[in-house]
Amino acid sequence: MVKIPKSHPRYWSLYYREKIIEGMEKGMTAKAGLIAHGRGEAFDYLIGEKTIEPAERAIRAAVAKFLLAEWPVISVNGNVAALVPKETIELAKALNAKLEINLFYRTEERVRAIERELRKYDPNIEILGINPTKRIPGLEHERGKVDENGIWRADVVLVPLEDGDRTEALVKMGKFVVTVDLNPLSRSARMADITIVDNIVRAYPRMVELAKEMRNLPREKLRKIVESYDNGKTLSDVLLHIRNRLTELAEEGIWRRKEL
Ligand code: PTJ
Repeated sequence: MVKIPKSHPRYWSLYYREKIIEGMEKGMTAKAGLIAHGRGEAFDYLIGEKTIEPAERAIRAAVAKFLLAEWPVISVNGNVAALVPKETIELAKALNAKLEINLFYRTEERVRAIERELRKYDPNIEILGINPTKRIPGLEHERGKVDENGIWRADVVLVPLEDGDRTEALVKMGKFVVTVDLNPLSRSARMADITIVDNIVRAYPRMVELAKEMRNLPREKLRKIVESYDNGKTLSDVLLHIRNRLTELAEEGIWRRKEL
């Protein structure tokens, strides 16, 4: 990994960029994952690189839904394994959810590399998706493979940084789908039941924190949080946040401004 000086004004952005490159070098992250990361970075700039209120609202509803679920599953892909391997395991434990490696560009080598990475943080954790035997209806062979004891059986699934077509196919299967996606306009963002428009490097630690806080809440209270949640409003509020932020920046002026 290239050493980035901590004093660099864009340290964290460069740090995660290096993590994605490292993920590819370890055989986990797809080449297209680098492009997906760049798209995410662009939207993060527009959002302001922080967890905004509509994202916090979506995180809370997602955690409540997971705590109520009967067979909750968290999907892991090549970008997620590069950026938040430790937090993914922490989240699965905090939500009592199963982990499934599930790839858009599936190759057995990438599955094994991701499994290796996750096991560094917990050698004994159950990892599904190694030998998937089921297929999501409507998706061709490699893209549709899912684990019989994972996504196939799940009532609630978290599919972060996901392709829109697969998100839609999961919704059609009757799954309750939660996604994390910095692009509020993406098909995934529009198709999911709960869309967390936030960088996964911020969203996952926050979800772990909230899961620990909320897991002792009465089920009735959790149900109320889910029922009162409106994903359409969340997406509109994100778009309005971006518009208002850009308007303010334009009016204030950004020429030679150090911080945004
Ligand atoms: O590892 P695989 O084979 O499963 O492939 C993973 C990728 C990401 C390549 C695949 O799922 C894909 O092509 O996804 P898309 O359609 O590019 O969608 C990924 C979405 O994630 C985009 O809308 C990005 O804006 C968003 N995104 C990228 N990085 C982040 C992000 N959202 C949140 N946090 C990020 N760090």
